[in-house]
Amino acid sequence: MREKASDCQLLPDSSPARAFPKLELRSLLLRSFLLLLALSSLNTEHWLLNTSLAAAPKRPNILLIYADDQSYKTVGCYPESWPWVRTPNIDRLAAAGVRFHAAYLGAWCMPSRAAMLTGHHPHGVESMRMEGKYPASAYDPKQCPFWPAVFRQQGYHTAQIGKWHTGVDAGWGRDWDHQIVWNRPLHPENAGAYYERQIVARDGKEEWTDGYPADNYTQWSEDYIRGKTRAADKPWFLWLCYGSIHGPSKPAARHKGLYANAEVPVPKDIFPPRPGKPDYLNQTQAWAKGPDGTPIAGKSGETFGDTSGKQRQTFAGFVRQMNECVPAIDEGVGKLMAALKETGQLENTIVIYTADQGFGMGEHGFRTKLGPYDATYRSPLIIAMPGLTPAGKVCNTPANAPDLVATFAAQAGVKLPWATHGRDLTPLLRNPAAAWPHPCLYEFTGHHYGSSVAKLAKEEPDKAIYNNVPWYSVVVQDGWKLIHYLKPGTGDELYDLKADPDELTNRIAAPEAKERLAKLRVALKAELERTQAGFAANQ
Ligand SMILES: [Ca+2]
Repeated sequence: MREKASDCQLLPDSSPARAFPKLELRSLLLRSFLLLLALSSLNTEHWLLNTSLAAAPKRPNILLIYADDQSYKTVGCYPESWPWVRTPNIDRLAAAGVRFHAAYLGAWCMPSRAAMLTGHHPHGVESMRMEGKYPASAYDPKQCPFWPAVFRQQGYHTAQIGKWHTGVDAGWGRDWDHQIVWNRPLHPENAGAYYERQIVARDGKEEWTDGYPADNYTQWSEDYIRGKTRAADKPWFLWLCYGSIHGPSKPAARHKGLYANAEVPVPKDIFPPRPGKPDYLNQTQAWAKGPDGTPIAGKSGETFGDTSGKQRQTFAGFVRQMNECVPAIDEGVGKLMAALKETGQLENTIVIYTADQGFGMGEHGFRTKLGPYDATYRSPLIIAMPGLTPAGKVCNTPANAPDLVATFAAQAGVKLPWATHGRDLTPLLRNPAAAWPHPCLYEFTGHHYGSSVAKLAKEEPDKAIYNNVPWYSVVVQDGWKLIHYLKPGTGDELYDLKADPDELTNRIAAPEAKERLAKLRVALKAELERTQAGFAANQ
């Protein structure tokens, strides 16, 4: 080190810089020189910009916007949407990032949320259970920890706003620094109030809240983004859970009648027979022929939505009504994006738009979720962040909920103390056309979770059915889908999603698809083993 003695000769011994180690002194001098250079050639604004670029990358904020029961067909940037659907703000997000053709996050509200909170498929969510009056439910946070708590421990500020449907314990103070939650499991008496007065707990304190809930959730989220309800010095994660467009699907007053005259084509297989498809679809049939042959709701005159309760809803009316609930969310997306931009956070926030699951709107006779088909299960998924995602690209590789969790952890630099079932999607976010050798697994296990899934599948497989839909495990890969039912005798299904996106022709017995089927069976078995499902695909 003798040759560096000259460093110290530049300053007298009495200088405070004596206290600096030699390398720091050198760095200080260099920085002073660069500062003078910069000030002489740049204005202040550019200098600040250069400083921030030179700094270590900031950990991104994560804004997860999660709608309810929303088919991709209600989102305008999806080519399968009805041509009159208008979602300009969500479309703008897609134009700024990557739109996934398909996401398979969960079969219904509770398992989708359980998977999103743990990074596990339902068969790996130990202790989660339905208990008490629906939707009351419970779990043991020690057996079933939620990852936002880990984000908190590792420097993130976390928040959840809106609908909750995963145990009566909504995790405030453990998983969430800030929470304004409509806790349905805790208040079954208020659990149907999707569009009415809600009991919400604001940071643990309950209160009645008036107003249109989707608008409330947007406002509370905007407050959070703008810094009113969060720590200013931490990266943040906000899970915004809209209850829209879940039934009874009441549009905001300002949107009612928006699509009154919209033309609604009837899906090809809204009525049986459906040759080659499983018989249970006759039990889930939710549409009947009206006097003029057009579909009307239900086999026995059910009503839904904003009706007097006396008239049976038409299919077209149902589709219009569901769609009229979307603009409130779309406006919310616009407000939140504006808030990000105005507060200078747009460049450093990963924005995700998705829904807990899709919703059958006449396809295969459904007027609900639960089914294994794209129409019933598949969610919209858009992910955007400048510098991470290219603009306006489509990714044809499907994603599941554990994949999203693995991606969030990777992007945030947070190490989870347990292995998720997911795969970090970052390579696809950077290049949506990147090769992806992995199959996408998704499943339906009724109201069972954790090891109770394997127990029932092995010991009482005939009971592997819920709301008339048999349990299933599905893999999607290279544009093909294999549906394997865990209830014996149901009959499996195979679809070529590129040639037959409506899943009308079951090719399970097609000789030309034999190799494909064999490959998908191997993939399904491997995925179940990799995720320690405890049950095999050939039950
Ligand atoms: Ca749902």
